[in-house]
Amino acid sequence: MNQLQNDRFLKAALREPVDRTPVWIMRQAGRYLPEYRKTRERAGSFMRLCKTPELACEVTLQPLQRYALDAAIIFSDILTIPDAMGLGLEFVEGEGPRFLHPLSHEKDILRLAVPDLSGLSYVYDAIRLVQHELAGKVPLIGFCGSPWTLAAYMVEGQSRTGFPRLLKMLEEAPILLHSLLDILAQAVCAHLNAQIQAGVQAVMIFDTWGGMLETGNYEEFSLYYVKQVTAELLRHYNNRKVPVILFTKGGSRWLEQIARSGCDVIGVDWEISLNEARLRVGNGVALQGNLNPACLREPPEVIREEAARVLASYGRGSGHVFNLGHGITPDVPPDHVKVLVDAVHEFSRAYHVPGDSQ
Ligand code: 1CP
Repeated sequence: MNQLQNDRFLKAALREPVDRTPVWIMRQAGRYLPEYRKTRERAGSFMRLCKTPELACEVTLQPLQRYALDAAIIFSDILTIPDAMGLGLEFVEGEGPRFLHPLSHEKDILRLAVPDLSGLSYVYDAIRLVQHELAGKVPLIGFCGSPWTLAAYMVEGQSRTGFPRLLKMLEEAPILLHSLLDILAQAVCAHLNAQIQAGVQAVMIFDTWGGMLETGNYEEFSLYYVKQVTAELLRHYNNRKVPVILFTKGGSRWLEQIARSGCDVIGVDWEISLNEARLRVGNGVALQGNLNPACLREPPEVIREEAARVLASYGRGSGHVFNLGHGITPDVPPDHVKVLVDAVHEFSRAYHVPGDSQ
């Protein structure tokens, strides 16, 4: 593995001193970039793009060619695991993901097994290619959905407001749901560890739908399984610590519990300020976030002001990875992302003064 030229992101994730606050953007490779849309068209479909390592590598690197980002994230999708479990994933233009064989009956769940990782080898091949091309420029992040978030799509068959079939299963067949979540926790852990072995230097767990639960259910159906995953992850690899980021959209109520889940970094959405989040979690974990993605549609002066506001809210010292509070939306003008990334680097120096222990 190449020596890293820029390890600001890994250092901040582990709360080690840095010279500037690192920044990357959730969904940084995606539809707001014209070059992404071109490559996707060339691939013919979203799934073909994910499953062709050369193309996945190309789109992973596209945002790094435009912006001074401090990390890359492998281009893939959280729903590749259910696809490898035989549910048959397709993306309908304008509608989002859909499974050809959703989990409609109890027997569909009882039949499931942890997938053979050879069905996901295209992800590991893409990681190796990206690492070759990056040549140590910045670290590469691998990722997965949380067991709960994957179960949401698998039971529902697609994205649907409120996920009614999933919540019905939670009420009427909790034991069956637990058996699904148990298999998914094993699958998620195996897939993240295989990504680490293929070369990613950090991993992120997306619990996009954890926030729809009430507290007791969140702990029982989402956080419990995330803890199973973090307990089994390769936390050291190639003589380096591998930081784990956990992002629960709508999860600011549970920051204290999330801080004890075994993760190193908590992804924070824009429901609360970083100042409040930092006070609540103390020094045990780093924070990632939390600019409202809608801000990137505003004029450059507003973007700079908001970047300054988020940095000031976290305050002095390491332990902050700048990001949005959720994914970038397709309507963002690409130039606005440059304004944001450059502003974070420019304004954040003042928060990292050597010898200033905070
Ligand atoms: O048409 C297209 O080109 C598809 C758009 C797209 C993209 C660019 C999808 C479909 N997935 C992706 C890539 C992707 N997905 C990445 C790539 C790396 C990067 O960040 O640059 C990542 C990390 C994801 C993760 C993902 N997929 C999540 C968790 C993050 C989040 O935003 O909450 C979720 C929920 C998905 C499912 C999914 N895949 C795609 C869509 C449109 C969705 C969301 C469906 C919904 O609205 O429920």
